[in-house]
Amino acid sequence: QQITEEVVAFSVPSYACQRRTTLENHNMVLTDALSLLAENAELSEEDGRGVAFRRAAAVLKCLPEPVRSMAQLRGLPCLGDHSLRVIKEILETGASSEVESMRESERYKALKVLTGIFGVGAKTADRWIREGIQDLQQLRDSEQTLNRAQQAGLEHYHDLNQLVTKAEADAISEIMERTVISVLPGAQMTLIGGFRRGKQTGHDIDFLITHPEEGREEGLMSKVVSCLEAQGFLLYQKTTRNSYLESSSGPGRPSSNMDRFERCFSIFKLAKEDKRGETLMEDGAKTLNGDPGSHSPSSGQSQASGDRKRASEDGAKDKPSKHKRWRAVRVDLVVSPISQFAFALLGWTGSKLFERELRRWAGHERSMSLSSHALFDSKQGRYLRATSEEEIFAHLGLEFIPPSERNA
Ligand code: DGT
Ligand code: MG
Repeated sequence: QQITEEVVAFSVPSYACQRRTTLENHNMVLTDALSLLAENAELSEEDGRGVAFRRAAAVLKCLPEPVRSMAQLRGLPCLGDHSLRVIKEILETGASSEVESMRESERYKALKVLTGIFGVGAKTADRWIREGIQDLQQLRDSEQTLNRAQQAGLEHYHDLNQLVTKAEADAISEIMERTVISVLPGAQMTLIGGFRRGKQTGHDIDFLITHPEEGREEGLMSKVVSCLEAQGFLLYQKTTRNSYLESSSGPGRPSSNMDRFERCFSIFKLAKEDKRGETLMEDGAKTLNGDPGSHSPSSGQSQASGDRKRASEDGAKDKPSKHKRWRAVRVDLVVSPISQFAFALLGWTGSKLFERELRRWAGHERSMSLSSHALFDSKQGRYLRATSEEEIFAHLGLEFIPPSERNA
């Protein structure tokens, strides 16, 4: 008796912001391969190709079960020829030769190591590679000048390339909460980024701070930073005015409010045990394997000569020490006025692709311009107010997707 297997093709809407993507991924082998191609494109500054692979990976992430045959993919959005070729080879042989040879290539490995240094982006890494620098030792032996962020990045390289755990995020949340309230009673702090989406690990911890009374948040960032510094919690910090001004945000930029939107990139010094004596991290925890350097602040770094130092002066400080009772953790802080809070919350919760797709949806499907500050409706020629994420989704004509389902 012949068994005919019925092929049920998957069906998926085209924009990631129309889909529910949990952390449960049934196609990890495929999405890991496509993510690596995306990462390599981004490291080579081919952002268009990078996005194409990210979109393809995101489509596979939201499928309800593992892909078994190419026929199931018929009609799915965002799967280009290149992605389909990679998927086909993996389904047939278990691996993609292109991905495997990329993973093993000297250039990819060098880009990974160098952009794994906090403050080093694809451009800098590429220049160093062209000058013959492939690893940390060669960087230290070179006469390269490093800015303050890169010096800190090299010094804490080992720690910053270990994934941050949820327990560590909770411990730092507690410290942050106490600090924020002590400098401004009534101020509110929210965990954002990957941890808000329910991830159990991340490459950093992101916080959004506001105050329910408009204007009270002014000057808050510098007070919070000073207070953290006074308590000895900061190994590094750089506060900038938010500079996330994409041209695509166009008229949606509330220029007068811009100045109040501040961001701080920091490196926290976290004790290895909390008050209860519980260990916050596993020694030899899994190595970070996210998107190193993809949002590195190198472009915003001060170029003042006083900030700069030769790579060789940093010695070999990143080596893990048995007796070190603390570890370095990347922490990002954002302060927003309450009038922009919902937009900031939505804009900083991620994932990066989900955010990008929301903006693309707004622009292409609704003639609106969405940023982390505001939503501008070009047809009506006005800003649309919102006090919650739900309202923003409603303005955009999208079903509300909770943070745990924004893991595109
Ligand atoms: P992680 O840290 O590897 O677990 O992953 P995420 O999702 O926390 O990513 P992260 O920390 O790079 O950024 C958090 C979210 O904030 C991300 O989903 C997109 C958004 N984001 C990152 N950088 C910027 C920025 O400069 N401006 C704005 N508006 N949003 C940003
Ligand atoms: Mg994060």
